[in-house]
Amino acid sequence: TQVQPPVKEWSLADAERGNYQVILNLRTVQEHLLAAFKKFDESTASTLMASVLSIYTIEQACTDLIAPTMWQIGKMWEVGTITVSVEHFASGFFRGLLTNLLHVSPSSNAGPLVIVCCAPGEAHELAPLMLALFLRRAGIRVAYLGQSIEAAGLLQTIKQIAPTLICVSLSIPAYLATLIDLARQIQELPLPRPFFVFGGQVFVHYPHLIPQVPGIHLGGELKKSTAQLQRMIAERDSSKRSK
Ligand code: B12
Repeated sequence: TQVQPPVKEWSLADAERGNYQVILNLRTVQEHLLAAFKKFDESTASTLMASVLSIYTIEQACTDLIAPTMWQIGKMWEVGTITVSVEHFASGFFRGLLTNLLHVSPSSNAGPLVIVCCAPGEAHELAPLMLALFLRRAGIRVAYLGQSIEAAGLLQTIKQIAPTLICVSLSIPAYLATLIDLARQIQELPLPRPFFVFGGQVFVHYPHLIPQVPGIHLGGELKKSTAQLQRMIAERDSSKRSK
């Protein structure tokens, strides 16, 4: 009978040596990523993410690793166990990774267009970047417009290119008024205007604010939101074709 080799404990030294012959547990990877970020060690962080992406899907890596790692960093930043420099380093690292993944994912020039961006004033862009990436990987045409969208410019763009959907992210309650203002201006556009979809941390912590925004709120896992958005696009597309 063959004796199974013992499962090797995965150490940071393995990752630093670029040893991929290990079993990747995302909780362990999160700890090692945090250790790498604390040392501003980009090369180990990149090795860790390359290993993860060779085993897990991009959606799993975002949902089960990147988001929880950033939430943990937020907690550590709040209680002062890491500096703001570490937080900036980590968010810059993931922003770069997600941007690269977005640009190497095959994109289409045809079909209904979805615009994804942050609310006016809003700088937290990892979640909308993930959403843009998930949508693109689901075969949807996406334009990602980044942090703090300028409302007047966005309205002009909507008139020019007639997107089917606008997805806006909000993390900071201070920008709720600007989000409501933008949503109202979009709802006042002549038909056919795009669906206005919004989400983000503000509505997780303060769900009573959801009815104040004239639009469709999506919460929960991004993978589920992506499927809901796909259905909305398909319905609008088929009703357009039947006219
Ligand atoms: C990284 C970070 C930053 C970075 C952002 C860099 C970047 N390029 O994105 C920088 C340094 C810019 C930053 C700045 C600030 N930040 Co900050 N930041 C964070 C941190 C640590 C992580 C954010 C993140 O990426 N999370 C991971 C993403 C993937 O998850 P998520 O945002 O929770 O989104 C999930 C859902 O809500 C959903 N979702 C989000 N948007 C949308 C949209 C749609 C359409 C859908 C369907 C779903 C969806 O998808 C995600 C997955 O489930 C958080 C801590 C935390 N708990 O998140 C603080 C945090 C959000 N920041 C905070 C604060 C206070 C600030 C500053 C005001 C600090 C300051 N004094 O300057 C500024 C504000 C800047 C601004 N104008 O917006 C507070 C907010 C508290 C509050 N309620 O007001 C937090 C919670 C930190 C804390 N614990 O105090 N920050």
